[in-house]
Amino acid sequence: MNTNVTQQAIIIGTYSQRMLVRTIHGDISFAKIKGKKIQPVCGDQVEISPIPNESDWLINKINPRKNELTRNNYSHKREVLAANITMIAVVVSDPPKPDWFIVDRYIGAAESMGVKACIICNKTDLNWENEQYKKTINTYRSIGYPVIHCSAEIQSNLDKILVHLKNETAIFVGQSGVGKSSIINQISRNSNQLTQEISRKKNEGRHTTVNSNILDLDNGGKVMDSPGVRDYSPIIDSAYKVVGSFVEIEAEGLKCKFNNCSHAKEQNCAVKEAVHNERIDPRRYESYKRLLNIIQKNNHKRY
Ligand SMILES: Nc1nc2c(ncn2[C@@H]2O[C@H](COP(=O)(O)OP(=O)(O)O)[C@@H](O)[C@H]2O)c(=O)[nH]1
Ligand SMILES: [Mg+2]
Ligand SMILES: [Zn+2]
Repeated sequence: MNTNVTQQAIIIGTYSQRMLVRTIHGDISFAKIKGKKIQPVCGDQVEISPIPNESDWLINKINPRKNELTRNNYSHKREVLAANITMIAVVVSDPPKPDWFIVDRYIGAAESMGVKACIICNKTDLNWENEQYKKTINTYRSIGYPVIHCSAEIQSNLDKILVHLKNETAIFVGQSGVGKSSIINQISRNSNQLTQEISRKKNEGRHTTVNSNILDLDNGGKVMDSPGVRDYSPIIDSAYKVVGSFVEIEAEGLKCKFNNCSHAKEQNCAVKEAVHNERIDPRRYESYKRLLNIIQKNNHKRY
């Protein structure tokens, strides 16, 4: 690599102290922030420059992000998990028992970021999908989200996942234990040298804890794992965005009497009518109201 000049690169791994970057020429190396008040995350496009007498590079700045996936961390601070993604893949299974509100929130985050969303039902080898689950999953399908059933354990249907990931930069999200890492391990196992290069580099940095990384797939797709945390809570900070997070509610809401209808307490609400007729899934509507409540409470606290 030309080590004399500033280069454009993408963050492909973050560790406690350093970051793994890949330049636009495909070279992979470690880089650090060093006193700079910037916090790059996986997917960030950055500008790096060489540090004299060191193999690590210095990250000078983060280019403007197309989007950010955020959540509130344990101390209720906004934390960015990834940037510049094009798809959120929500993984569910049983065990752990699915929490569909979390699924709705992730799908909602995808909508508010303007990126694609799909649902991956893992662990089909356990035959976990009873009628109730099937009904819930069909609701997502009918709203327009692709649903893929697979098993990382017996390597079933993983090629279908790859089809959806083609040329996307996808982050795998979902409750801890659903099999995100297992699926990613399987689908990236035979991937190109770049992935192997990354694992080699990662071993060099074995004294640092890996926080997240992006793996390249042979079909031009990129996948990012995400840590399993219990209280996944993508930030949707306004009531307006809550409506936009539920596409079927947003569409039906166009027919409401008041154009600022919150579809909660108002009379003559087309959404409530549609829920009554079950054209909108009542469970999704409950998720909508629950999220609306949370956002209104948060906003109340803030101002
Ligand atoms: N039966 C079964 N177990 C799986 C499958 N995929 C993952 N697991 C198991 O589920 C557990 C959690 O998997 P992991 O990939 O760590 O989940 P993550 O927390 O979402 O990354 C591990 O014990 C895996 O072996 C699957 O398709 N079938
Ligand atoms: Mg994992
Ligand atoms: Zn309404």
